[in-house]
Amino acid sequence: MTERQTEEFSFKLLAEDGAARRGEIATPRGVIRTPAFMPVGTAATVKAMFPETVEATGADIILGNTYHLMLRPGAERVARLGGIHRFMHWEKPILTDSGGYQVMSLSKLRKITEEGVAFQSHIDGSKHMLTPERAVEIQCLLGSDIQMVLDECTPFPATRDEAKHSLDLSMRWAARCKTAFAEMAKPGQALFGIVQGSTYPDLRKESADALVEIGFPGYAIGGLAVGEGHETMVEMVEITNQFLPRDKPRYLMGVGTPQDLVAAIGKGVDMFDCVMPTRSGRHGQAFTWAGRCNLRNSQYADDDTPLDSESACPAAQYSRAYLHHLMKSGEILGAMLLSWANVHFYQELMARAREAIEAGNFDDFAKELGRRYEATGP
Ligand code: PRF
Repeated sequence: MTERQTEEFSFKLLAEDGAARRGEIATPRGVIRTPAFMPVGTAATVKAMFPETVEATGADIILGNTYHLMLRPGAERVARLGGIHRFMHWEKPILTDSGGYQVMSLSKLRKITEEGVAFQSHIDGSKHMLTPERAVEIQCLLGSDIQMVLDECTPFPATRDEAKHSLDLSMRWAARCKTAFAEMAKPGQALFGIVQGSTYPDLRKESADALVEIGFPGYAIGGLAVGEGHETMVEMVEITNQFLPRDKPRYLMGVGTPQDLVAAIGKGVDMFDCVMPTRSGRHGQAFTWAGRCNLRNSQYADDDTPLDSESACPAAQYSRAYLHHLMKSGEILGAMLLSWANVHFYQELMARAREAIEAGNFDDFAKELGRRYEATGP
């Protein structure tokens, strides 16, 4: 890996194959090779994994959540303790989501106004207010390297009017976030805009145009993987990317399965995050180069073969029979090994995608991955 020393945030395209892109994001905390998958470390931990292990899987960056960290342990406390990197022993880049999406999916009572979103904590019912300015302030207190604007993830399905109303609010919030960021952020930190617009192509364009007008060093595609299905999601990604600048990174939020990732890379996406490898792992679901398998299934009780003979991950060398036993017994090690093997698989998937783009055979790679996964589900 090339370690470019930099004080600034920058993105460089290294190769293109069709719409697929291979690039590098440089930050003061290190280089992010793209396409990149960011393991989710919601509460300052990638669940059931040591930070050293996450790093050893090949992850250049992880994701943290404003919503969870502001409630517990609190952004001001993290700042007093030296920032999120020091707090959790992860020195590489961290991207933080802004909280809007998590408020909507997790908190009990919440009310959106022009000012922001008022909500009650899902932990203790305490009352909070997240405004665009506070979302940026929290992300600055945490010390995150890539911050996200506060947005409303438009629920699906939405009428055109609902989607338009929601995206207009998100665009006004995006502008307020940029102003707050200019006042509070340190050099080298970046703030990304988030495109909304539900499944309406003209609204996706409107949202992308509005964000480009405000101007961000990177753009996320939000409001997808919310029930619209794989085909529509890929179509919306393709449409949205047409309106985003070629020389800035594009991040598809909360996606997805190996096939979702490969399809989106094929449409020009550079970054992803998803709980899938860790959450599925804790529930016994493994992603391997031979497809998916659920280790709780009794068919593995006497299976002495390694979880994934094609994977270089130490966790994937344990036998399917042993992993089956751990999962059936509710042993913590089962969740740990499967989270590790899955995060490693996702990183290998990105590494192979990057190689395929460089070699100019990304289409073949995508087809082969599809073949491997078609028998076992996405
Ligand atoms: N907005 C934000 N975070 C997100 C999303 C979004 O639309 C999604 C959509 N799947 C995941 N995470 N801020």
